[in-house]
This record gives sequence, structure tokens and C-alpha cells, in this order.
Amino acid sequence: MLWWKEAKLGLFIHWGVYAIPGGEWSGNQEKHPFLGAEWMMAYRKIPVAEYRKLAQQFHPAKFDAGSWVLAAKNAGMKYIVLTAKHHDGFALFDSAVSDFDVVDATPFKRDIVKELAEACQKHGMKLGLYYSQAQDWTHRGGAVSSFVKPWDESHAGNFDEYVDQVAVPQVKEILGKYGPIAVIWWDTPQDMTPEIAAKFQTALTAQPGIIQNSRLINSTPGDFRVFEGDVPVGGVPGTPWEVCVMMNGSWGYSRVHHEWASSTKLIRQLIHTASLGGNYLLNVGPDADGAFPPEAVERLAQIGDWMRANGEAIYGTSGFPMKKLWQQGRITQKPGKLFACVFLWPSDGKLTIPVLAGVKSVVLLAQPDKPLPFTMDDAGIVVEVGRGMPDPRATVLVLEIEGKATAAGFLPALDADVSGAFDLLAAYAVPVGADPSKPAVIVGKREGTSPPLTGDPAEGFKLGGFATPQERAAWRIRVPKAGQYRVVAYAGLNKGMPGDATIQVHAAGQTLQKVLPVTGDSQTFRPLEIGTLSFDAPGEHEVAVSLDLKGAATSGGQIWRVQLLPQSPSK
Ligand code: FHN
Repeated sequence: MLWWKEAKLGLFIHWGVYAIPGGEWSGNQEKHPFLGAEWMMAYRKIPVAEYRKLAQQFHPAKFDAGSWVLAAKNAGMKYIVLTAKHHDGFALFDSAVSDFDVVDATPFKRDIVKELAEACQKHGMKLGLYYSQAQDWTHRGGAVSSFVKPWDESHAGNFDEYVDQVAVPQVKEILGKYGPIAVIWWDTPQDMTPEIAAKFQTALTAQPGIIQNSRLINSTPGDFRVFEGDVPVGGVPGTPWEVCVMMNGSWGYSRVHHEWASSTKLIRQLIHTASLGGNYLLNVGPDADGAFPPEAVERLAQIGDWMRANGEAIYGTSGFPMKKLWQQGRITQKPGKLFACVFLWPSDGKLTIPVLAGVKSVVLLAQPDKPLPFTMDDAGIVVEVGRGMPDPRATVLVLEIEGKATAAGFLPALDADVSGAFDLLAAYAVPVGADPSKPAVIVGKREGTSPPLTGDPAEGFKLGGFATPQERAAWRIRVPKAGQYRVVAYAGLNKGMPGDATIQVHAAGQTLQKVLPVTGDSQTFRPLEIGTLSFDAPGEHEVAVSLDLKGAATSGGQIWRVQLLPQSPSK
């Protein structure tokens, strides 16, 4: 799977008859709190017979497989994974064992998988197919997720019969009829037993060299592990892994999900993923006409633009293990080279890259002929990068090195952003005052989809587990000049928590405190004005945060981020 490890970036395509309603059913536009529009049949409990009728309206006049492949290629993507069949059971290929497929059930009658496979062959793109092996809501006996529960009489059928008569034969079809298939992407392994999984494994022998993800059955790792939405903290050392990401809060096309992540955020997520050694599979949900939504087209074009200039820092690289995430950027590596991808440019033009290495030269990737002056000390490599960030999405520095590079033992203090503010995110905090054997302050995965508020790739994490006000999470910042900062914290408090629970912010010998209002649950974060902090002198300072939950459950209160906003902008 060398090609896959080097590829780093792929396009996920979720498409089916669910693109026709796009999350809206009989005028009801209400979104599900966490399921995308491709799940609408299940969360609105649409009867099978009624849902199947959607196929009669499936006539995507704008579908052109070649233009999909070229959009992926121009975005710098090296592989595509298409939903050959999602949980609704509709197949995008001509299946002999079902009549709920694009050729038999729609007026369109064209085999989408076949056309995409041909276009991929023509343009040198690897093709992977997603296949929902267990969940199938329209074929008798297919599994139905336990959190929506069966809602149609046909769901009472026999799962083994479904596997033998529909799922395994369909997997054989997609692996046998369309030329080379590089990846099989299983999903939601509900009810899968080792015996059933073995039947699918046997079907894979039709494609020597095919690789599969870790979702065929819960207990097996597959060739690579997959994560959804949030990149695992620290990556998964020693294991190939991929994160799949939505652009707008839904995998399938949706008229009701408009939370489009900025292209800067997507580019930084890709870099973040590569810096931890993973692959990034970015999703698009084409509409009922077969066109990519304009917001997706724009984002793919931006990613392509960045990748054309900076692809060397992504393709074929390995992650660079750090002890702790570096908020100002991420690092990838190839033999003899480090790529420092910078998100936050230093206000004084001096960037400390927290790496210890024998550095021979430093250049901007975009200006390879102009060496940048640098010095090395215990904190890392200090590079004179000048003021003004050349590419605000992410600017890449190339460090030519001798021997092996290692992460510095500590991270440099954080610089203010271009507005002079400090955005202190959970993922970059360190616990202070906790019992080291049982850290009270944890950085954990935030559930659900983060609102795309900033471009930071690690904003999906939160701080929790504050057992006493002595347990703190802290950040080090580099204040450019004496001044005052408004402090805003984003915190969440469960219903039923004590009404006098408080949040504290400690810095420069001051402690600010505020009562925490209940937000409904600890994952619903609302901004809270905490007060004003004064820094008498420029230089490094620690900013720490704590919660006093008055002895109530530590899971009841969490913090997402703390912002220090300059009272009068300082640069
Ligand atoms: O339920 C699906 C969902 O619709 C989508 O296909 C994602 C993509 O990773 N996988 C499932 C949930 O894990």
C-alpha cells in the first residue's frame, strides 16, 4: 500500500437518491443533531416503499464522471472513494441481485460506477469503493442501526440471508466488473461476526492488492484505521490511518447544512493530518443533478491552489512526532528535509521552530533561492522569517538537515495573531497542578461537528475533568508589549450542575473569576466575558484556567477555548 501512504489526500463522494430531497422532506427542513442528509430515510422513518420511489426522480443531467475526476485531480487528490452503496441500499452500479440500483430503478439508467471507473483509468486516478456491508434499510434483512431502530416491516428479515443474497454478491460485482479497485471502504460493522466477515474477505480475492479500512468488523484492524471528523491526538504511531472529513456538516448533499468549513481550515486539517502521519479523505456530496455544490468546488480549487505550490510538504512525507501540538504550525518530513508549515506568523518576524536538528539551510518553499538566516538553541531553530505572512493559509519553510531531527523538549511561547489576540485552544494546553499519575485536566475528542469558527485544525478538542480549582490547564504566551486584554472563555455546563460553579483565569499575578451559566450540556460552548487582564511588561507569561464545580461531577463542566483580545490593538 505504498501508493496510499504516499498519496495523503483523497476525495470521498457520498451520492445516492438521498441527494434529491437533500435533507428536506415534505417541507420539513429540521436538521438531525449529528446525522447527515444521507441518513434522512432513517431519522424521518420513511417507509421503504415510499423511499424507493425517489429513484424514479433520479436523472442527474449534469453528471460527468470525467469532470468529477478532474476536480479531484486539480485539488491535488490521488484517489477517490465513491459510495457504491450507502445504508439506504441504493446501488450506483447495475446489480443483478437487486432492482434498487441506478440502472434498473431510475430513468437515468447509466452505471455510475462504470463511468467513474473509466474516467479514473483515463486520468490516472485510483478508485476506491465504499460499501455499506451490514446496514441496508431497503433490502430485506439488512441491518438497521440501533440508534434509529427498525421502522419498516421489511427490517424484520434475516441478516444472514441478506448477506448471502445481496451484500456478498454485490461486493463480488463491484470488485469483478469495473477493472482495478484500489480500496474497499466498509462502514458501520453492525451485527458482523467473524464468519460473515470471512465471506466478504473471500470476495476480496478478486482484486489482488486491494486495501481495506478497519470497519469490516469491529475486532479487525484492516489495512488502515479510519477516523471521522477529528484527527486523533498524537496520530496512531506505527499504524496507517485516514481521517475522513465533511465540508459542511453532512456527507450527502444537503439543502439544510450550511456550516461550510473555510478552505484555510481544510488545508490546515490536511497539514495537521500529514504531520501526524495520516491520510486526509475530504468529502463532497454531489447534488441531484450530479454537480458538486459551488461551495465545494471553490474549496477544492483552493486546496488545489495550495497543493500545487506546497505539495512537496505533503505527498510522500512522514509525520513528525512532537511531544505536544505546536499551535503555530505543523511539521512533516522526508529524508534530509523538514517542512515547517506555519499557521501563525510571529509578530516580530522571528519564528522558533521547536525542533533540534543539524540544519544546513532554511528557505521558504515558494522562494527556494533565498536562504533565511537562522540560529539554533535549546528551544529549537529560530528563523528570521520577516514580517508579513506570505501565504495566510499556511506558509511552508523547508529545512535541509543532516542526520535525524527530534522535537524540542518544550514548546515556544505562543505569539499573538495578526489582530494582536491570543486564541488559546484546548488542544494546546498543558495540565498544571494535576497528580501526574491521574491527570485531572484532559484533552479529549469533542463530540459532534465543531462550528467552523477559525482555521485551527485542532479546534475539535475540549478541556474537562477539573476535579478541584487547583487543577489547571495552562498556555505560555509571548506578549508583545505592556497592555490590557479582555478575556473571553468558551465554556459549557450541564443542566443540574451547581448554580455557583465558577471559572477562573490566572495570569501575571491576577485571578479573574466568573459564575458559569448553565449552557444545557458541557459540550455546548458559549462565550463568557471573564474580565480584563493587565500585563505590565512585554515577554513570556503563563495563562491558566480552572473550574470550580463545587464538588459536582467533573464531567459536568468543560472549556473549549480562552481568548485574550487586546483592549487597544497591539502588533
Ligand atoms: O453512517 C455513515 C455516514 O453516513 C458516513 O458514510 C460516514 C463516513 O465515514 N460513515 C458512517 C458513520 O460512521
